[in-house]
Amino acid sequence: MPNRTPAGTRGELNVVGLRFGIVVSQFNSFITERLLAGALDALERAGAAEKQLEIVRVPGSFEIAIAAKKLAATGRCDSIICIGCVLRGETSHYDYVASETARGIQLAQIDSGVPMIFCVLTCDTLEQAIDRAGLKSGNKGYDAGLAAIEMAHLVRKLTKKPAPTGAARGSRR
Ligand code: INI
Repeated sequence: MPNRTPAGTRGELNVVGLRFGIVVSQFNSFITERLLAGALDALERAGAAEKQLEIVRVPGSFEIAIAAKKLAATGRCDSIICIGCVLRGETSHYDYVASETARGIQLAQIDSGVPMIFCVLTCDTLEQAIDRAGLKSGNKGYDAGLAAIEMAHLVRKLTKKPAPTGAARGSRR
């Protein structure tokens, strides 16, 4: 048995030739703007220029999926980061918004084939959200930026048709 696990197929972390969409919810913008800053930090540190980025703002997390799906349909993005923050309130509203947002984004990426990075915080308290938007638990937007780069490459690789093999090219029936 080989003593090394095969590397498998994975996406690199360079941004040459890639374009990114970022859909940002304006609800709880105190948090989502910080997540956006984290995502931009990751993309820019990896070398992305402004012309490689397209930012779309939606009213709330519930609207992220439709905007992301439409953006994917333009063909302008290799991956799309979906940013939102859903905070639990006193009613069941949170549960509907949180689960439908996740479901909508998953459907949008599966339908479109464009990877969509789920950067929607679902927290019980504002403090938990702040911790994840640049405080104790890092910035989930930054992590989303890295995931967007990796997934853009990975989906390109997995989409590419293999080159014809020598045997198949030279063969006659
Ligand atoms: N949208 C959020 O992004 N986060 C929330 O916490 C939230 N809460 O709690 O209501 C929220 N609601 C708005 C929702 O996303 C839609 O914009 C609205 O229902 C209009 O469709």
